[in-house]
Amino acid sequence: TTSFPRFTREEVARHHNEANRVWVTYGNDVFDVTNFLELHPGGKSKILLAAGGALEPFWALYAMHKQDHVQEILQEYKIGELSPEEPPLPSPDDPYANDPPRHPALRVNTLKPYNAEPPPELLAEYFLTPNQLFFKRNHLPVPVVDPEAYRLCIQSPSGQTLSFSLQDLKQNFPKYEVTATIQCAGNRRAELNAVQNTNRLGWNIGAISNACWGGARLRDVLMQAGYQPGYDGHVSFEGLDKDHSGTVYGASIPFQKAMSPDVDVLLAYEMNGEELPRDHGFPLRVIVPGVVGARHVKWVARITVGPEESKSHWQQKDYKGFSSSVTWETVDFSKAPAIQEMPIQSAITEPSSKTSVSPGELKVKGYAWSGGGQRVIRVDVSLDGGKNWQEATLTGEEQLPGQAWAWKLWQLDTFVPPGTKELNIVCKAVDTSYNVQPERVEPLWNILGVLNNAWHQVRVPVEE
Ligand code: HEM
Ligand code: MTE
Ligand code: MO
Repeated sequence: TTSFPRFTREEVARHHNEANRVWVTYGNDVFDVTNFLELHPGGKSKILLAAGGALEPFWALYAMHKQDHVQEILQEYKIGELSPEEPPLPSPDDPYANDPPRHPALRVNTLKPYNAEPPPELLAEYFLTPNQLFFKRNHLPVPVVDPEAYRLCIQSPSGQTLSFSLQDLKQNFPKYEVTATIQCAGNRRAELNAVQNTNRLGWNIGAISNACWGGARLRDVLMQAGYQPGYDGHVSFEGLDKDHSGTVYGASIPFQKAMSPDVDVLLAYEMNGEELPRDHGFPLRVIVPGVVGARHVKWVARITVGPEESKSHWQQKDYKGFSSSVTWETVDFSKAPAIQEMPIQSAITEPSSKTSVSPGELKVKGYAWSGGGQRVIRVDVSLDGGKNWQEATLTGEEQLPGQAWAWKLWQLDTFVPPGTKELNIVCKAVDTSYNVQPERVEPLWNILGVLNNAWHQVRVPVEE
């Protein structure tokens, strides 16, 4: 074996920029990666964050580095080893170290847990959101699940625990496919935070996406477990994602909803024809068409039926709507029902507020969706803050009446007259019950920052 020169961490730390060369450590090895900076698929600036120090904490964030071919590249740049006197670094021991890699286009709200949304420019480019771009809302680390060992446990009416393997669910139940939009209750919270900060995730307009889900019907599986329709209780779901105290994510839906032949609540193992990705609940998640994201429990491993809603924090103390007058001092969570179906929603994805437009032809684009299977029948768009309106063209999949689970994309081809200084683009959607979006955001403010469906507004300068 070749013997390498020995360095202290202090010597390594002096090589923290290109002028002094860029050194990093991994385990006991020292690398000079200056010549690799321009070659790095993740960009030079990312490597510079670790310059002069250890890679481990950064590779804990970007876990896709833990692959053999990456190790091989790194070994090409080895120049030495740490001196034996150097104490080892505390291991990152990061509960998020096993989270999956994600698409760089996603706008990250928080990395741990991973919460990210597609940028507006991409959000309405696809009727079916590509899996990699689908918004991701995780409360906890993504669990590592062995699909062979995985079992879904369901408590039968007699109290027995029945367990189903993935194979059972795929082979013994007919596969249903449902195109359904998922929206987080906190979608568009950034606008509420601008009224008054809720200190919660500042989602822009992208905490919503649309996919075709494939799986067994929950109804069929519950019937197999011995349940009959016509009971007035709740179905509770538990995920495999745990916090340090061992508490798992959980939520519930009404039993009637779970058993309804008109809703197709799924135990989904496919997303847009692919195996369910880890971020979206691999190997199995609940899909409750028309209902708020929080009930679509990912990594679902346990289902119970009973007279009460789920006892989980997320069913009892979150995802409920309150008056603007309610404060953290006065809030009584038992007074408000858990959000299930969601109100009519729409937003403008193009042009984005970061751009300017020119006089002449202008394309305005966006999405619209309503909860509970209510079809979006119209989207009105204004370029002048709501004085004059034009009707957008809707596109999307035809779905049965009362089962319009998927969003509509919309587009308006319009004209900006010369001399216009600024556009104040506004959109509002109407559903089949003629529910409309409220104009102002201020009266919708609430401590949890949920349920914002005010007219969406984008101001853009017009530059000749
Ligand atoms: C959520 C702040 C300590 C556990 C949150 C949120 C904030 C916050 C602002 C809301 C995040 C969101 O929903 O977007 C703080 C502050 C702390 C603190 C300022 C100062 C001590 C703790 C501790 C624990 C904890 C000690 C537990 C050991 C949680 C949990 C959530 C949460 C479980 C919900 C996470 C989720 O729904 O994704 N905290 N926290 N927090 N916090 Fe804390
Ligand atoms: N299920 C589990 N087990 N853990 C979670 O953190 N987040 C919920 C829901 N199901 C969550 C979960 C919330 S609040 C939303 S909005 C959706 O998942 C997001 O689904 P997605 O990440 O597939 O977009
Ligand atoms: Mo959510």
